[in-house]
Amino acid sequence: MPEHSTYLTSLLEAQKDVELRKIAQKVLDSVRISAYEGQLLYEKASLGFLGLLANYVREKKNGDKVYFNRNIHIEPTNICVYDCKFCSYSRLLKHKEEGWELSENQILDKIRSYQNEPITEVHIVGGVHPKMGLHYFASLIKKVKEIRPDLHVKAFTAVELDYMCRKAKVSYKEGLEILKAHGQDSLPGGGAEIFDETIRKEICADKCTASEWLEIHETAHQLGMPSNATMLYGHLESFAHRIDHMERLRQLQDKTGGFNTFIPLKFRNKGNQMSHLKEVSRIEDLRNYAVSRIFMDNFNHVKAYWPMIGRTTAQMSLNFGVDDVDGTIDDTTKIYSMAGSEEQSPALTTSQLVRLIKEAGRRPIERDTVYNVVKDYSKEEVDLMH
Ligand code: V47
Ligand code: SF4
Repeated sequence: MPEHSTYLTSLLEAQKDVELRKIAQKVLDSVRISAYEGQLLYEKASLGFLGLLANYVREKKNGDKVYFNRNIHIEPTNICVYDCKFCSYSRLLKHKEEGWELSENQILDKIRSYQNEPITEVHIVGGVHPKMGLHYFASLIKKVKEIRPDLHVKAFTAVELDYMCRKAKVSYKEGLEILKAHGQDSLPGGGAEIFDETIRKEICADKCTASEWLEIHETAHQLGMPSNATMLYGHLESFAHRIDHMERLRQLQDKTGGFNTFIPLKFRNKGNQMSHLKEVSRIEDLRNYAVSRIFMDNFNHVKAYWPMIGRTTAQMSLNFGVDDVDGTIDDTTKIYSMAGSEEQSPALTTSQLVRLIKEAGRRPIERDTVYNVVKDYSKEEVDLMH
């Protein structure tokens, strides 16, 4: 744990602004900051101040550990009934020929191809296909588990779940119970975007609402299925909208404790209906990670998803509150390469990930989906010069 007084001295000596000094004092005393104070951090705090404070929280919670896992992503289809303006990846059914639909066998073959690989998680997320419903996916998950009973299945965003439950005419609870009984272990954090109703209407009008997203995650937590939470930032939203989004998540986490990780997702502007918007700067990315870390006091982990943010920013974020960089991925996701990420074929070997973390002066820890330690790589030899 960081030395409280060293942090206190450097933070308070450098900070002339009375309001920011008060916020720093609260954080160092482990007192929750308010929405107003969160907003002040976005508006007034320097990058250095935010980094120092976020790093204090990060080291108090996670020391110098950086978590990653060995996972693969399966995207069954990019055909989607929705038409979110920021999405570069989906194709409407009427443009089916431009999209892909993996058959059940193709998906299972993919799992079989990792039979002898020490992956611990499969992440299954895709477009909302009108013909791939609850019972199809329940049976798919059961077959995945028959091939690899040890794999943790993290699957389906709340947007996909909302659609499949409605179509199957079951409640969220019934739908999730069916999926759980067939082997689904947890939910990823996608589909949250920005909860503010006005912005949500602008960027993704027709998919599940903010309260439906929150209800699905709350129900999953009640059934013992943990989940993640994301926030899409850097488009039309204001700082107040980001704080409102995080505040709603913080409240749900107080109630259920079911979230593992908070994942800020930077809007990438290639090939979508919002391409006219400029992407925010790398400085803004780091500031946002830091405010998230400081504000989300009841989340144990903040993740920089490297295929989206790029590996260099991911490395830098490790000094701005981030303690998780997701996983090896193995070139199995297209969602960000199609939206203009610098990572065009996202795959890192375990030793590349270990090196990336060590270069940033941190301790690489392989985890499973729920943060049990699989292996501590801090003693592995890595040549940092080449
Ligand atoms: O909900 C889509 C985002 C999300 C763009 O839980 C975009 O571990 C930026 O949620 N620019 C899906 N973002 C991916 C997701 C996820 C990814 C990795 C790990 C986890 C986890 C969850 O991707 C969508 C949307 O917010 N997205 N298009 C874009 N142009
Ligand atoms: Fe469909 Fe998801 Fe893309 Fe929206 S973000 S269009 S729900 S695939």
